[in-house]
Amino acid sequence: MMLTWILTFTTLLILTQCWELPKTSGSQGNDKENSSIWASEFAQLESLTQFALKATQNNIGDHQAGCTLETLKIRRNWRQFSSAEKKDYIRSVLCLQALPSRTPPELAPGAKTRYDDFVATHMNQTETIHRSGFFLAWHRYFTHEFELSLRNECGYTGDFPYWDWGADADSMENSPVFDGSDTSLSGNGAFIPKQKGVRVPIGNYTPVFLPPGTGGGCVTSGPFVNYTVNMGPSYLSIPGGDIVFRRFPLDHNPRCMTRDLTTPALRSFANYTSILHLILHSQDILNFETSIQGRPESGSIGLHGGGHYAMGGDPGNDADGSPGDPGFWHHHGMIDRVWWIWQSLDLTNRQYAVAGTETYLNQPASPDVTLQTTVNVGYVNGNRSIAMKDIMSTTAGPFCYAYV
Ligand SMILES: *[C@@H]1O[C@H](CO)[C@@H](O)[C@H](O)[C@H]1NC(C)=O
Ligand SMILES: *[C@@H]1O[C@H](CO)[C@@H](O)[C@H](O)[C@H]1NC(C)=O
Ligand SMILES: *[C@@H]1O[C@H](CO)[C@@H](O)[C@H](O)[C@H]1NC(C)=O
Ligand SMILES: *[C@@H]1O[C@H](CO)[C@@H](O)[C@H](O)[C@H]1NC(C)=O
Ligand SMILES: CC(=O)N[C@H]1CO[C@H](CO)[C@@H](O)[C@@H]1O
Ligand SMILES: [Cu+2]
Repeated sequence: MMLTWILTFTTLLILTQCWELPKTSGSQGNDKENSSIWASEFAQLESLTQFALKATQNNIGDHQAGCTLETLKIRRNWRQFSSAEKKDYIRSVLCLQALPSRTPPELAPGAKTRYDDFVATHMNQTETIHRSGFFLAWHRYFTHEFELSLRNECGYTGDFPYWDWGADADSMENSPVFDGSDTSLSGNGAFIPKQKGVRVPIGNYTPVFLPPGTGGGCVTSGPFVNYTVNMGPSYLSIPGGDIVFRRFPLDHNPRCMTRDLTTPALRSFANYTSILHLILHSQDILNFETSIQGRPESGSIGLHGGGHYAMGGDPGNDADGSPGDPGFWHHHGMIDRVWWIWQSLDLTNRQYAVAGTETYLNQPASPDVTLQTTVNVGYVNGNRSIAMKDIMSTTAGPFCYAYV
């Protein structure tokens, strides 16, 4: 145990020193695409990921009887999926969108499909799960439950994917997640000329304005071209700066999914430099969770906002209804991966670190979230409640996974 700790610490020190040096190699033999201006950051991120994977593997078996090296699942970059693997993931998401909802109709009349159960839960809890002490762990749990539903209800047997923002920071249109091909999650919306940009509200702070996207209409191709968005809008940023919502966002309001791919949102807030900076320069959990969502007073929407608003459209730009865009899960896979890397760099101090209260920017004022505080994901899983302490490690509680 002690030896492991010393080795880990030594490796960390060595890595820390390497990070300061410009790196020109490190991604050889790696077929991940990367923009050359971020090549060094990309390579450092790869090293950090390898370090995190080792730390996770070394930590298994010490005391996690439920999760072993044999059962550890690996979540992978969508770019590394074969076409067949991509198609099977897409098939299973479409399957959830065709199964019936389990949410009682009187609570969410618009929830028609099993997929909608996830959207309804997220809409229902928006005010507590963002910019609060729940943000990271709740979304880790929520994403895991989505993965479980794909596996148990739709026969998915592949790996869970994540979206490598940095690789797409130059072009959302060329992203393998959003290029509109039949191995993407559908692409841009039909082009609507002369659209303005959107406003991202942050409580009572100065909002962030984003430049216009390149689409705006219904998605025109790909697997989700016939997908019906059933609920919302609930808190939708639309071109021109307005926020659109309905009095009863959980009511039925069927419409197409629109997209408005906005590369500048990704380039400015979720490039390899910003990812690396967040991981290396967040000294504690409060800093980390605040920065990843964009410090309210900073004019940044962070990695989290960057990814969401780069998709654009409805429900992608809806802070409450965003799980309605299938890109949500890829995005939150990456959010979770970044948190996992950050935790792995100092497991002793970070694995079980929580900070923040139970409400969005602590409005209204609420108690601090602790490891004993419970969360639930509503009708996604029969409203089981689970303690924060059980959803902090990717190899404990209900989880058993790492990332590459
Ligand atoms: C969408 O619906 C049309 C008309 O029913 C059908 O021809 C097409 O194959 C569908 N596309 C997908 C990706 O499901
Ligand atoms: C990358 O992200 C950082 C932090 O969000 C930002 O300051 C920088 O301008 C971005 N780089 C480019 C090329 O846009
Ligand atoms: C929304 O949350 C409230 C309070 O926890 C709960 O009573 C209600 O059943 C939830 N509705 C849905 C659709 O999950
Ligand atoms: C879920 O359980 C909590 C208590 O753990 C309760 O407050 C809430 O109303 C329940 N929500 C649903 C959707 O049943
Ligand atoms: C696809 C691509 O641009 N790959 C580049 C990633 O970065 C390495 C290291 O600089 C280059 O060698 C690759 O060509
Ligand atoms: Cu969310």
